[in-house]
Amino acid sequence: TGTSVSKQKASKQISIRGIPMLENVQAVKKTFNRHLHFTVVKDRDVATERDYYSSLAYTVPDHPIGRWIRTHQHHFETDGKRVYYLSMEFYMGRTLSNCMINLGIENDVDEALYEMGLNIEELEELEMDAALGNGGLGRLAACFLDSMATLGLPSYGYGLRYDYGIFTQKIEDGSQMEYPDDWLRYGNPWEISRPEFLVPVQFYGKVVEENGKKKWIETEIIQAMPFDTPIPGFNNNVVNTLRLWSAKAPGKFNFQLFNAGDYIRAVAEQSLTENITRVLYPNDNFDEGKILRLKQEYFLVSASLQDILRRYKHSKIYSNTSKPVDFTRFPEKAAVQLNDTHPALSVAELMRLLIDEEELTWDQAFDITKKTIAYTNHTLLPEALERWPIDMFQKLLPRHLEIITEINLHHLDLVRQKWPGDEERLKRMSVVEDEHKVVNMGYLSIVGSHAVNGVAKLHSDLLKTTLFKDFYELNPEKFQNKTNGITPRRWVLLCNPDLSDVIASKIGESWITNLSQLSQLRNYVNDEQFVRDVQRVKLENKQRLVDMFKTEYGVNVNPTSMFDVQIKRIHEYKRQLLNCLHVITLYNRIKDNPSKETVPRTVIFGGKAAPGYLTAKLIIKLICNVGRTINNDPAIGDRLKVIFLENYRVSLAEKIIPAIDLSEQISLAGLEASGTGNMKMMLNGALTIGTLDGANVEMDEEVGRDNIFIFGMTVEDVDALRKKGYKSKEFYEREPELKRALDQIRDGFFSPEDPNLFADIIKHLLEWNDHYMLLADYAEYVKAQERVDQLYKNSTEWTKKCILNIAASGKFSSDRTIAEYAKEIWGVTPSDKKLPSPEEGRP
Ligand code: T68
Repeated sequence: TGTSVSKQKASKQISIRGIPMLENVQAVKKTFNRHLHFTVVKDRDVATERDYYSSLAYTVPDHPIGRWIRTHQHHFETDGKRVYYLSMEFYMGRTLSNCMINLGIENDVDEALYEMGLNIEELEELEMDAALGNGGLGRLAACFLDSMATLGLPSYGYGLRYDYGIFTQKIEDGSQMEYPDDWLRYGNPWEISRPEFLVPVQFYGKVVEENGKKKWIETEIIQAMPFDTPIPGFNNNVVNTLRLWSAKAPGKFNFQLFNAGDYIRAVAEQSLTENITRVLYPNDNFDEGKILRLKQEYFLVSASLQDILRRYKHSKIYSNTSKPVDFTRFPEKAAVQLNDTHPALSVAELMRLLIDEEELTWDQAFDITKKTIAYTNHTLLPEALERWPIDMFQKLLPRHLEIITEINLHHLDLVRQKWPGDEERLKRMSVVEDEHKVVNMGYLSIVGSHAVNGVAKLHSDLLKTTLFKDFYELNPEKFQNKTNGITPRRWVLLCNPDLSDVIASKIGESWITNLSQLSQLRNYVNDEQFVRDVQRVKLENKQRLVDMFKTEYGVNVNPTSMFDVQIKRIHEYKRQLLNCLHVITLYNRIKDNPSKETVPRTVIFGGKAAPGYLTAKLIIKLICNVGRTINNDPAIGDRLKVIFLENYRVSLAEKIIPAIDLSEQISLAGLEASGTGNMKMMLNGALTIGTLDGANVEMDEEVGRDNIFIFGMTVEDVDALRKKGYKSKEFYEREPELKRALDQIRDGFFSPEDPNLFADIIKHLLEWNDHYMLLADYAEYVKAQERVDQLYKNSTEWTKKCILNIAASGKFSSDRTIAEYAKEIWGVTPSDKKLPSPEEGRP
């Protein structure tokens, strides 16, 4: 074996990924050419860039497949408890480079392509994001898959294979436009369909009783077709599975239609049933309550639980025996985690399968269900909590409504036993809300599970004292906290290879799977060379963005200006408007005092607004218009620039996050359950300006108040101000700079062509009393921003604090989060053991 290092200078290889091995490089070239010929069916004379991407994207999966099969054999043989993560969203982003990194073949592939005269980075850009998620909740599920595989847990993600993911956002004339995300257009080389595991899912119909047994009959059947994607762990030869269901017309079922004579119409109408998995609902922290969404949720739940029960019945103890299947031991072999209430129907469906299909008693079934299921809550916002109308249930899922009603009767009996005569409490705690004729899916999830968790300390405490107070008093032992985390593989190793190299040069590589090791970097804050290296990497990352801003947006940005970034879904509670008010204030200050020295800033926003959320769309328009005014004002020069990034998504986050100086986490305290972008930016050496909300509280604890810019009201302050009677107009009258900014928005300063354009924004903030209390936090926010400016002037002191932030970010690895779920909820044990690699032969 020799090495091929001759051309390293021109390719992007980094030392942390090892030296390319000649024989591996040759093998990659051979496989690549084979796929170009046999899979893509082109020769090099006519092949396009996309053909090369396709060949590469078929070459790389060859590597995990042996490990994938072996992982399943291993799980079957060891027959440990399996973990099932049920989620309506998996926001995976791109797969190619993640797969290469986790398998350790990045430098080999890079070298092979270089030797073939191809640019790997350009090819990587052709991959479409798998954008089957809205924001934090969906991306969390994706990070968890990476950590579960890396920790060697026998685990499966279960979700839906939407034909269309989150819409593509275009900004036209400063307004958001939505376009369909046709992500499967060029095929998906990362998935394999499994028609042999097709399962039927029933809808509608009615319930009858026969010999004391309930039967759900005359249902419509839709088939669920599974598509599997491999999930490689980092460097451990484990490859787990993400199984996504796609709706498939029933074919052999419902064929009475065909006998009716209208064969053509019957076949044509089959495509309508496939609408179930057509498109992801584009709402973050909001429940639309549409019947198609309820169908999607049941489709996921029913297909997944049938699959999970089938796997149990075929597990090792029952293979080659006629032993009857003992479902009372099912909770020893399966843990089902509900990602919010979206798969909450699992409670009723598991009961139905155990009672109606497997003929268990009610008490047995309920005991099994509770031991198997656990529920994660992601929000306190009332408009996001799912409450489905009873008549929708009655029509679509009559048997499940019966089961839920009975679960509720048993549950209310327990409440009565604990609090005799407390009729108010009984009413408050009913899973079926009689007054509004709805089923409360949060309550159903709590009653049907053994563990309930929030996603950051503060959020978990608020669940116990506010939203689920009564339920906490009934079952305090159920309530837990699991502070969110992010995978360091994608969110630093992949997206920021140069920073990873600089870190590795000081503390080695064990931090990649043991992120708390980063605390060793504290020893190097006074190492001048290290500080310069961290500074250099950040500047290079920023320079790459500056080039993009020029070509994509036509804006000249100063790479040494402070990159002040707020990237997340557009939502009033996240308060992008507060940031915008600060930008206007900075602008007015420069205009008033043009010769005063200022700290140059580039303020960057990115994020999608739900298509039906008009206020959020107006906020985008305002940001774009403020940017237009400022960026084109010659008196401003490069001292202040405002950019609204188009189509913010996972792959764009990977480019922006390594270049951020200042991370904006400014939600009204108590409303952001955790946040995860905050953690990604901290890990990549940004400083945070934020409120004491969500996981910011724990970031503050980890890094210390000297190294983070905390401002604004606490949850207690917000409470007190609401009790006292908040009047936003008082703040408007009291703060001259705030008044001026709002007056400018109101009077059309940023929209001369339509002076009334932003009237609704002003209404929200003044007439309708500013529900998210921006005006109350404005003054402290501006003061905190002045402290940010002061520090930025001293670039060494700034960078030292960046290093302390990186060093303190170890807690926020999703490996830590998953290890906690494993021990405290699922009852399984993480392992850092490697499976044997395929070359080593069977174990
Ligand atoms: C987010 N929630 C939380 N919801 O807002 C965020 N909602 O604080 C937290 O860090 C993150 O979850 C992970 O725990 C969401 O992203 C949704 O996207 C969503 C989707 C459908 C319906 C309602």
